[in-house]
Amino acid sequence: MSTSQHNSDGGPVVLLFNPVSTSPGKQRLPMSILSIAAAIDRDYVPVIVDGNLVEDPATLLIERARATGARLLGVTAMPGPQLRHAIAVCRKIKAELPALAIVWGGYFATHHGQVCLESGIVDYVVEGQGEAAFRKLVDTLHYGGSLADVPSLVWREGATIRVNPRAPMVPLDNLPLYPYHRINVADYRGKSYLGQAVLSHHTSFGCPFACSFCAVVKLVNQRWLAESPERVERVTRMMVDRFGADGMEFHDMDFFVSEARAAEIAERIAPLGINWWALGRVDTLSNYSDESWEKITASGCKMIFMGAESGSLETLKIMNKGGQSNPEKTLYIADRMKHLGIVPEFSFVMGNPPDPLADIENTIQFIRKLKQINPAAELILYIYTPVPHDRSELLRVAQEMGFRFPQSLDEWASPEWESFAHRRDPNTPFFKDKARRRVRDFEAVINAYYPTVTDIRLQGVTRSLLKTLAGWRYKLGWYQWPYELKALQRLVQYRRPETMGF
Ligand code: B12
Repeated sequence: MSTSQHNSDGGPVVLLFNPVSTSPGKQRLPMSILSIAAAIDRDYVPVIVDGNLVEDPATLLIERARATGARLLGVTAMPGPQLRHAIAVCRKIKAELPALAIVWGGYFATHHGQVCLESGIVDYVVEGQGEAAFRKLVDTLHYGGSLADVPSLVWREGATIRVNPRAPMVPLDNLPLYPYHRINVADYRGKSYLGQAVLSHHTSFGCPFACSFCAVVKLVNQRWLAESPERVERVTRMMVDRFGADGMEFHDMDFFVSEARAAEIAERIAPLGINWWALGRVDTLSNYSDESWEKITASGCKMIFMGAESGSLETLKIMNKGGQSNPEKTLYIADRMKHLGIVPEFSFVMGNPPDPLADIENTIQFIRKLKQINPAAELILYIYTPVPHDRSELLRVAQEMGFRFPQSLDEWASPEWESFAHRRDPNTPFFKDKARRRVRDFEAVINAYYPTVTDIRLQGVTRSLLKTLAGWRYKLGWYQWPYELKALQRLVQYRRPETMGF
């Protein structure tokens, strides 16, 4: 690699880093980093380092920075283990190369920009949709200009931390395709229920709703921008023809907002013969016509993830779930999907304040009803974990009860807050251990009684053993101390999508 600031294939090098986000062998395409790489790829040379693939990314990035004279390192981070890794790696790099500008973006940085800058290891934060703002920042740092003119930027002016107004959001079809030539796509092909070579894409950005528990709201402020069906077909075709995909995960926050778009995408990708998975809302999908469902099932849609959130209409209202959400629709869509041959995955947010235990009992009863209707339905049981939000009743009550976000990056990196990010054991002031145990015990019993159909490692005998062992507990509603089930689940490494990712 050249030692000059300019790289032989055109333009200055910009380093980009995706910290460890999953367990080895389960890595997903680093779409956050690819999207900002796309914005600079014509005039700069983005060098992408993925912590999921290399042993010691800090040393590698330091070497690359020295060899290329790169001035800037862009880093993405979601709360949890990825954040802890981002902090450790950036701290090491900052100590070695104080002049290398470190820019963070993505969910965590958007929510906690000030904390990032006060850490002394992050120089800039880009909030929200990143492409246009990142491009402007990279140009400004290389060729001059005022930081006050870089939209969506959080930066330091002397002792003051400034937050610039957000950039207008850019329609996705106006953005360049991800520069897949900057990575080895084969490293990201995974095996799952969908296929032997599963890849991913993000066909839209944002969500029009403002649910009180959701991290997406502050990122996009209720906007939803979608790729056209033509573009989705183009990318999916490339995944299949060029990169050998036989399955696709569409990781959009809400793939199904527009029925016409979803149906047209289905029609267009049907000839590719792949299986696919995406996320949607119960109320939107309940209104889909038979004609659209025919196209969607014929195109290989095998699973749809939906936030059911609660079995109580009252709680859905407090959650500001919006639209026409109600628990009856969840039961309806569970039944509909059974007949369509699509596995529904339902996530629930349990233990909501002010009375977490009552909330949990209510949702447990609802889930039992749901499983009776569609035993193949997958469950993801989260515990309410506050996120920064301007209009959240849940956050307000949580704060009244003593909740506060960490005030430093080091605090965020502690085991307690990492566990908070996994939304299983958040250790919030309103959430007592008794409630946590109730959720986990119920989860162990119901998952054993209805073992997931999508875990490709769970074979017939283990499946029946789990079901038999859990039978008496489930029938009697006796969930306490299910040690025998937890031990067996550990032994067969029961897949927990809520901590491992899908
Ligand atoms: C793919 C994904 C994963 C992958 C890993 C992705 C990776 N980077 O390797 C897997 C499945 C492993 C995963 C795991 C987890 N995830 Co995850 N994940 C997602 C998902 C579905 C898509 C993210 C994505 O790629 N989007 C596409 C890109 C283009 O969008 P983007 O990331 O927002 O990036 C844009 C901007 O944010 C910004 N940007 C992003 N990074 C950067 C960096 C710079 C320098 C700049 C300038 C800009 C910038 O610009 C980009 C383009 O506009 C999101 C939900 C969603 N749909 O967004 C959840 C999400 C980010 N995950 C989340 C969580 C909680 C987790 C887990 C902790 C648990 C879980 N599964 O729920 C685990 C643990 C991860 C860990 N080890 O730390 C939460 C975060 C919540 C929060 N409070 O912030 C989300 C929002 C899901 C949700 N709805 O709650 N995840």
